[in-house]
Amino acid sequence: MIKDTRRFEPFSENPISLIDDEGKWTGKFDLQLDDAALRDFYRSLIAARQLDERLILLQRSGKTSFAMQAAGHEGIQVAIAKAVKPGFDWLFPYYRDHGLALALGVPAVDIFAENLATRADPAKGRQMPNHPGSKPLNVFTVASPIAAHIPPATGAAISAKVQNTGQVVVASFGDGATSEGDWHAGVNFASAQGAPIVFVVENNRYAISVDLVNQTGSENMAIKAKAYGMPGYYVDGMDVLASYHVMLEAIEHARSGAGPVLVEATVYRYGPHSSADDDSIYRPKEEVEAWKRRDPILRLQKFLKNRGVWDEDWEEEVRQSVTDELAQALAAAEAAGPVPEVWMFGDVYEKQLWPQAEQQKYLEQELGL
Ligand SMILES: Cc1ncc(C[n+]2csc(CCOP(=O)(O)OP(=O)(O)O)c2C)c(N)n1
Repeated sequence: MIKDTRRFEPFSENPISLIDDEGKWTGKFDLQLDDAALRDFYRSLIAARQLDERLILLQRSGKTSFAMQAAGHEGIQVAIAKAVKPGFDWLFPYYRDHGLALALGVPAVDIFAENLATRADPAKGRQMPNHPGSKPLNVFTVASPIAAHIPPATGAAISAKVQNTGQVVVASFGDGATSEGDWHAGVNFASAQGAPIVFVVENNRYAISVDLVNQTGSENMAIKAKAYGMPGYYVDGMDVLASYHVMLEAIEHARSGAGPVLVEATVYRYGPHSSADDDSIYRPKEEVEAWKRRDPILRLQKFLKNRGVWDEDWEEEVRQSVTDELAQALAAAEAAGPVPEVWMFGDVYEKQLWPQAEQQKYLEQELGL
């Protein structure tokens, strides 16, 4: 018999929230995070936001080809990172999750190097920008085809179950991903197999220009869990403390052997879908402004202020130290220099076959190497 330690009701009518707009605690239990932990959450939110801004600047200054903005998503992303066991559990993130990667502990230099395709990139320059991953931290490298990472995430969770490792998998994705066949196949199979996995929808209400009404006939995303036979939590993804506690509960459920969970986190992306999109064509400015007033950083800041653990000097100190850290990481990533073209012929097969060897030779001749 599995002990029921739930704090939250699955399938709630409204998103679960623990901090109201005034920064007041509304939870029905006492917060068990001390001031240092709360400040750490706040710093992670700031770091995620600044990283996002940096990546956009890199694209705007022509140093990278592409950027996917994540401002507005930080609440749920930081919550996921703080709720898992880093380096033990597995993460299957998507392209907007660089804030999650950073909060988990993926070094900023790795993230910048991946975006810039420099020699410091653990992926050796073979990924698109905004596709982080980490071998030491069990972060599956981001897959560009929407929802393509869901079946492998389920596979990893089934493997953890079969081998009885105690690991949990967390797979995150956007609302658009829930319309994909891969998503259904992965979620369905996870439930049928009782796999220890938490599926997290970062529901920002748009899949590029397709809005939620045109995405699904469902009342919300969390309710889809009912048909798959798993709990579905509906949480305010811009409330980092609510997101964190819901993630803790979902992960505990999965780790206890009770099977998968679906979490829908309501968020909003403040910017366009990507650096190749103009969002003013499909959504009103007022809508963007209204969501910005629910900003996860602002919400936690008000909460910290109410608890007396925030002041302007500390804010400035945190922002400056994050800025310095990111600047140093970016400088190190750039200093590594660009990935040599011939690296593309490596790692194709265990031992290089003659076609690759020949092509590499031609390229080297062409480049005068
Ligand atoms: C299988 C597939 N179809 C289409 C695309 C093009 N595409 C890239 S991002 C995207 C929108 C996905 O939206 P959503 O899952 O809601 O995530 P969001 O970008 O809103 O965070 C689309 C359609 C793709 N990458 N893969």
